[in-house]
Amino acid sequence: MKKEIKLRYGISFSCFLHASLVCVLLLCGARCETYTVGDEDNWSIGVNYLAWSTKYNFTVDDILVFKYTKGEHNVYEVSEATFRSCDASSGVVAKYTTGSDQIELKEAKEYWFICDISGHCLDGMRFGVDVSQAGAASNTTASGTSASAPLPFNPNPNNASERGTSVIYLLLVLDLLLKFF
Ligand SMILES: [Cu+2]
Repeated sequence: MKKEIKLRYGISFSCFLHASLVCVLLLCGARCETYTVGDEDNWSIGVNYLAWSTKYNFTVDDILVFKYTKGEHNVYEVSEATFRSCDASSGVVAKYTTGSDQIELKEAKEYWFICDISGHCLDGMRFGVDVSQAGAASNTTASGTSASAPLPFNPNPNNASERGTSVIYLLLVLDLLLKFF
């Protein structure tokens, strides 16, 4: 009987934790930006993506959405050399083909994207984005520190993202502990 009560309590507490986790993750919605590549032109031939990519300052955790008719185009994340050569026989990091590809920019680094349908890359379906650490001043990637690993520590104590991350970790630890008791 006691065990049953404990079990029920455990399950409801677990639900509460998961609900909290979802809430915390939703807070990201106010902070992380989602960009549709090409804006209203989407991912297609005849758009200047190099110009598009300079319109925004991309930061870690932002999301790029590539919208296109499945089969007509695709999205390859590639090396800078492959971006320049448009030759995807090497230097491919990831391939996306769904027609609504969401790519999270998880690291502070340069990302390069091309379309690998014949001729499309050379016709302009390619661009790079320079993703900076959230909260960092934009266009400062020329400094020597950009080559090092991204700093996990955010010096601003009032930064919502750091607090959010701490709460997520706390909830995950609580959730794990719960599974053992
Ligand atoms: Cu294409």
